[in-house]
Amino acid sequence: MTISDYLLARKGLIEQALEREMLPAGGPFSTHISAMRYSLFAGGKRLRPILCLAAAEAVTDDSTIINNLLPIACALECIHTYSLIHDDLPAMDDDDLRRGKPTNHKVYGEAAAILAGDGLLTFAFELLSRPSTVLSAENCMKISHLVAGAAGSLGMVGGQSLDIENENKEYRFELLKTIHKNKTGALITCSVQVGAIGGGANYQQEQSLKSYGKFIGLAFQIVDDFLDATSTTEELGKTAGSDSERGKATYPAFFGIDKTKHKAREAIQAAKSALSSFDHRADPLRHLADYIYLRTH
Ligand code: GRG
Repeated sequence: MTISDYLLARKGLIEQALEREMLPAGGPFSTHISAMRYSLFAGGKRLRPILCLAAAEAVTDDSTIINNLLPIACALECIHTYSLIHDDLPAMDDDDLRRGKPTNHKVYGEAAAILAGDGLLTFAFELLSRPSTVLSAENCMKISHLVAGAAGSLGMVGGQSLDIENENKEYRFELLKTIHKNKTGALITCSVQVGAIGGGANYQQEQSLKSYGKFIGLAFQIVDDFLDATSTTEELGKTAGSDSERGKATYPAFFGIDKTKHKAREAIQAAKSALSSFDHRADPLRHLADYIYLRTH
């Protein structure tokens, strides 16, 4: 199976699960649910849930376990989608386009967009805390705890806060690394780690997969900076060049385009090295690392 076939198949599985799990629009909360569904089904790459399932696959080939992890995978996508809705708000990045469509607040208004984000974040924890037939209560708690940490003030929210606080300021590379590691890296790393736990990884496997997650999280953000600087709005499905317009420090701003590409390649290589003790079952993760480097949007 090629990586494109794998991504397509996994995306299909996740879309079906999201459709199954997410509330149907209708009833007294119809507008709110429609706003959540609008962004959730706007055509994301589903990278975080795919990483979660691929990490589980690296340690087990039991398809029942993989299928039972779908609510966790969906929860990661709900949190990611909430972060994009809030990131696009006028008070934050003030963007009109996301996933090739008008942003949530452009369609539903600011108040409804804030609530759609709140609803998705809360729904994620409803999914994560659902009693499971394959996960022990201890692993369920561990996964919820890790996701809360990665999404919260010492993770994605903290990274976003630092990012906004430092717009239009000159800052050191160390701060850029902290922003990237938290704003984008934390949820990506966590997606891999919780997939590993859900798949039944032992301590050593979990640590290696976590390390893989850290390097692809870094590579993902470097490539994102690169694409923002070199692609068109049509190619990205979101406003291109917005980083420099908003006075954000990025890898290309620090290093130029060529060195930025080199740094992304280095991170991909390090991610693959972290998988050296895994057999062919980690091949999807290896291909995903390449995909993150080669992606165009
Ligand atoms: C509002 C708490 C809060 C956090 C926002 C994720 C984020 C933090 C901001 C998004 C800004 C941004 C463009 C970050 C770069 C990396 C990133 C998360 C890109 C979007 O993720 P993809 O490419 O998106 O996986 P799709 O649409 O494919 O799901």
